[in-house]
Amino acid sequence: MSGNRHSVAQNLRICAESVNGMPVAKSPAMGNLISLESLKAPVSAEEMKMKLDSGGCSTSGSCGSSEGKDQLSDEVWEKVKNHPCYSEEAHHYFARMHVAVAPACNIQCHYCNRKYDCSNESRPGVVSEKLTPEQAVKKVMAVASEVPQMSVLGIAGPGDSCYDWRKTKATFDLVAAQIPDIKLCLSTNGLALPEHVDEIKDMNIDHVTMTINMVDPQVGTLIYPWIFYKNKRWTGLDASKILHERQMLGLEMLAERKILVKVNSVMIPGVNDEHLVEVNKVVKQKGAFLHNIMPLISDAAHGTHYGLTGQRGPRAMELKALQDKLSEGTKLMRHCRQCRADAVGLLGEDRGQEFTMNHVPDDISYNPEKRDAYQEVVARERGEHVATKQAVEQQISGFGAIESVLVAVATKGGGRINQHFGHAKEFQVYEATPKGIQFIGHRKVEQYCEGGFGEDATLDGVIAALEGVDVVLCSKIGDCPKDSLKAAGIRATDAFAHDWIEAGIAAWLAAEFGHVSPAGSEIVAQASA
Ligand code: CLF
Ligand code: SF4
Repeated sequence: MSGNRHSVAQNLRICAESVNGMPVAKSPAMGNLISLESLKAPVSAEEMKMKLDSGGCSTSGSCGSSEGKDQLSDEVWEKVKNHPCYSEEAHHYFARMHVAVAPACNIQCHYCNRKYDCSNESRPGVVSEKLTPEQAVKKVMAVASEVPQMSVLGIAGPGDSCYDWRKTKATFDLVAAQIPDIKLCLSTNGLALPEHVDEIKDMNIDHVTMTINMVDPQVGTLIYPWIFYKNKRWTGLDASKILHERQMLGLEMLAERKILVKVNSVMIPGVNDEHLVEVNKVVKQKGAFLHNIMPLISDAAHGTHYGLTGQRGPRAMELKALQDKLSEGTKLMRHCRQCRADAVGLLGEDRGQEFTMNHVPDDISYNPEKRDAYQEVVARERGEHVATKQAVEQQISGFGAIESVLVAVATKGGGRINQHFGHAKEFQVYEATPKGIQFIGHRKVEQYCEGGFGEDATLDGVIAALEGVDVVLCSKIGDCPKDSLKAAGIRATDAFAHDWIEAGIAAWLAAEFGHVSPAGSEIVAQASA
């Protein structure tokens, strides 16, 4: 593939950014767009309010409505609408932070090395700064004062939050007393969960993630070498049976109490990949709200059993094939970023290093101004985004000739096509079919353009990561990467820069397939203008 593109002598490229020949489409919203990106930068609350007052959404009638609201009860919607992991739509706008207060764990997973964080809810190979509950609450106040998108505090290790319960509970109690509107969220392997379900309910924790990799203990023996339960170490089938029973009990208890449960499953090719179809069915029966299939990350350098024995993780298209198979079962989460146990920011962005304890003043207090102003702006933007998506949905239903098109989008968040191709560290992937445009996942890449230059080798990696993708939409792309993508059979355009993602995709489809839409179609009109 690379032979088609550049000679070795040419492999350091200037990232010249040219607008391609296609017409630039503007969404109806562009005229008075409030940039959420601008609000994410470190600005004062006054500046935010000025921005808010100087613009607004053009579809105020639909403000407050949102995709998903219609399919969920009001009670559930209230719980998920600002949670970036439980609502795909919310993940464009809201951020989570994790505090690494719970280092102890009561099981061993073959994909985990205790030197690193719990890889059930964070990627292996990185280690978090471990905090006491008192340090953690200071850090939460610092982040909540500075990061306006912050809506959820999660405890995801670095060990197991329920096994290390004393620290988990102390942290949540301290935070709830200081910042009551932050949602509390925890992640667990489930073994110690049943002992704490009543306290979880009393503490107003609405979201619990449990990692369930099997519902057949025989499969479990390939994943868990041992567990520690009732002061005893259990191995083999006994260990997996106990873990399975405790997980099912915990799931039922949470569902009975209307606590939303997200099940995470690590997809391990040849071990539990096919079995996850059964897992999906069983957790649905028992009341799970979401199922998140996470690809195994396996590398000998991480020193895990799987890493050292050469167990591979799934390829992006294998993950997609499994997710597609599960589309009738428990609702799937497809936007997980396998974040760190001390992650801070929007999913996919990592601001953790800005908030290590040496950056947090001792006498910190919480200032809600930025979060309040941001939430007001988001309410407006969201209404407009939802209205656009609904319009696009109607448009797409007329595109009968299109079976399935995979579109990779470079975005910095806010639901818009707003990132340069060369600056992307991940692409969000959407699938367009006559049924609509659906977010189906993301592809992590190494940033191609650093300091104005791009390496061919890096571009090769980006192209490989975009396997199966038909077109890339971004806010800018140079001719060199565009030509290289084209040689690999992937189109790329910056013609829909700053449009809503779904509107840009629909406009590209209309332009590409020469579709004649019903009269009055704004999207098709934009594309052919
Ligand atoms: Fe954290 Fe997990 Fe809560 Fe989210 S993460 S404890 S539910 S607030 Fe989210 Fe990160 Fe994926 Fe987890 S993207 S790894 S699913
Ligand atoms: Fe590691 Fe998490 Fe498994 Fe414990 S539950 S062994 S910390 S991956």
